[in-house]
Amino acid sequence: MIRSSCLGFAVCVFCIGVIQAQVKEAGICPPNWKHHGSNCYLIVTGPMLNWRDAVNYCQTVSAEIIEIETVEENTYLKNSLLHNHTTVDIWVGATDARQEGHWLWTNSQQPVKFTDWAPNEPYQGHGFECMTLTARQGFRWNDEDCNHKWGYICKKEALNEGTIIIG
Ligand SMILES: [Ca+2]
Ligand SMILES: [Ca+2]
Repeated sequence: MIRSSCLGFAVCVFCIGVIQAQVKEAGICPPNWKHHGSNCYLIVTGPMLNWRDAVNYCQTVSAEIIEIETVEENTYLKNSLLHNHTTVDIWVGATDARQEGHWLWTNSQQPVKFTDWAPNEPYQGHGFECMTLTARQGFRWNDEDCNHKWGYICKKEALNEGTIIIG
């Protein structure tokens, strides 16, 4: 009797552990958003918008235009766009509008730390104050005229509402 209840308890703890792991792995993203790490990503390739409208659109879906925080995330995004056979450039949330050549992530106002500029970028200087991932260079980074219309990526944290908390 004691042995079987111990076994039952062990199985129960094991099951909850598995459920937790699965929820954490899956996260919760809205339909059509991609889940990666602890975040959800919405890649929009049409209708295309200028940079400011893309920033505003992301806020309407309770997200922010993407800030690329790590090299790993940058690689994930490039691979996703290549995998999707994306043919348009993609706005991200960096700008040097405040000070030419001094790139900031617009939401956090943090300086861009690591970089992945395409060859000979950024080179257009004044009038080219917004960053794209450029299709013609495998989605490496490019300075672009903010008024141009391109695709964009919104990002928000994945929810883990289903997580079972023990103790
Ligand atoms: Ca510039
Ligand atoms: Ca450029």
